Amino acid sequence: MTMTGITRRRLGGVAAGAAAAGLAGCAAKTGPLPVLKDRQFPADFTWGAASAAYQTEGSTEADGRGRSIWDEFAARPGAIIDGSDATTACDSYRRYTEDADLVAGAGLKAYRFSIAWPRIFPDGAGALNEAGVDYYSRLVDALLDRGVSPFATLFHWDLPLALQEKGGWAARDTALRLADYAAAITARLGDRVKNFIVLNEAAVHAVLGHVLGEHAPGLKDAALLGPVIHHLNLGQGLSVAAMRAAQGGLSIGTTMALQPARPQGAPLAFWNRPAADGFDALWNGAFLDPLFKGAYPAAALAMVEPMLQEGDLTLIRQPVDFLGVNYYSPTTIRLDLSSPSRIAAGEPPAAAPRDAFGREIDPSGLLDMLTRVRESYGNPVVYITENGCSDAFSDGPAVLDDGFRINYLRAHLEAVKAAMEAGSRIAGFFHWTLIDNWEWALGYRSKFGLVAMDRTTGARTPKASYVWYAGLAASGLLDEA
Ligand code: IFM
Repeated sequence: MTMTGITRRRLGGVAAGAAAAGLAGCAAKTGPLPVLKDRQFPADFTWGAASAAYQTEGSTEADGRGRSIWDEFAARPGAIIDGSDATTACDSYRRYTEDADLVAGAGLKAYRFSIAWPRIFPDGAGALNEAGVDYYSRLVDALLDRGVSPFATLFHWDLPLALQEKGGWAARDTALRLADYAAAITARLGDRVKNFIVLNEAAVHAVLGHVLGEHAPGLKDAALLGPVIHHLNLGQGLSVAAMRAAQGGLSIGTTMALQPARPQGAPLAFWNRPAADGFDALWNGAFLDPLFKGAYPAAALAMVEPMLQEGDLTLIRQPVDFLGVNYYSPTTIRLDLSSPSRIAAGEPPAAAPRDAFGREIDPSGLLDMLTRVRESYGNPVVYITENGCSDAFSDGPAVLDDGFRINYLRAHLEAVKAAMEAGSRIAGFFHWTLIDNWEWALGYRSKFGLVAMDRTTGARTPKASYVWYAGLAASGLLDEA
């Protein structure tokens, strides 16, 4: 299957269009959301911020860390738009107490970070690196000391390079190694970390990393999609089982990048509907269905079938304590007869506001996905584990008076509240992200933080959105625009 025409930026829009429109950031649209009964979130709702190891830590050679696929990818000429790398990032490996202060300073009760697998197992497997564990142990203690609950993601795309050299996620063995790593982390940190997220956005890693070549490991081979999807799902199931066997009392979930796939020109252009459904099966269904129903959607089955072994679907269908939902945008899909997959990125409605990536801004897409999770997948507890928006792409300083970000967040939180009022069990919301960081192939050009960072000094400066979000976390009351 190829996905001609679909790139990250084109997943839902055209970046050039957004730039031409001169967007300061994310103009929020109040979509056709139901009228809210009230704007008060429950007192026990968890307000947090999210980050990822590779985007923030830096110190990529410190204390015995092994190389990851992102170290190798970022060094390829032209792979990263501004030619940067993540060797410093936010310097959080050394400045983690400042990060913890910022989280606590906003009154947030939770911080989602990821653990760099190559710090723990520099070769992907075998000998555990105590110095790597020690860093996360100190980070966890710093958070707990400040009354912040750690939510630790195990795999946020930084696979040990040594495992990629053995086939990466196309190889079944990688799923087993993830489970070993998950068990080791549980044994070392499970006394203090109670909330774990196994995978972050497996669909993004599978498609952008293995089909489009825009993310590490930088492969462009559509034939890898089935194996990679299945082994990520299998690794997740094996990890949940291994973690439960290692320790009771944990809250274990996994995070997906959920996006409604809308046919371009609907409802008139009915011919785009099958392409949108095909994309949906691949992007959403291929991860939701095995986890909650123990089966792949029909449209994804042929891709994964050669890898399926007896018992796999039972292993993947592990009960989870929550589903993490990351949402930024819906995507528009059209039929493309010139592509073997028949799927191509379409154009959102012309009037739709766009984010810096050129993606449509529409909180109703979040409500759609939360409704679907409630109605079709047994209404699991959900955390919104990422939502936020970038400044317009720029090499310059961040926008500190970021009203556009506040508007974006407010509109998406209205969608969250609407879903809760309809019966969704949403337990918390994590803003992506705490501090402007290294945004993968976009380098430092994209800034999602509540806090700006001076790349020369590493100094952190809270933005207007930080103050607004702190106020929301304190009261739970969502203000009006
Ligand atoms: O920065 C990323 C993150 O790593 C995964 N979810 C989307 C974010 C913004 O693009």
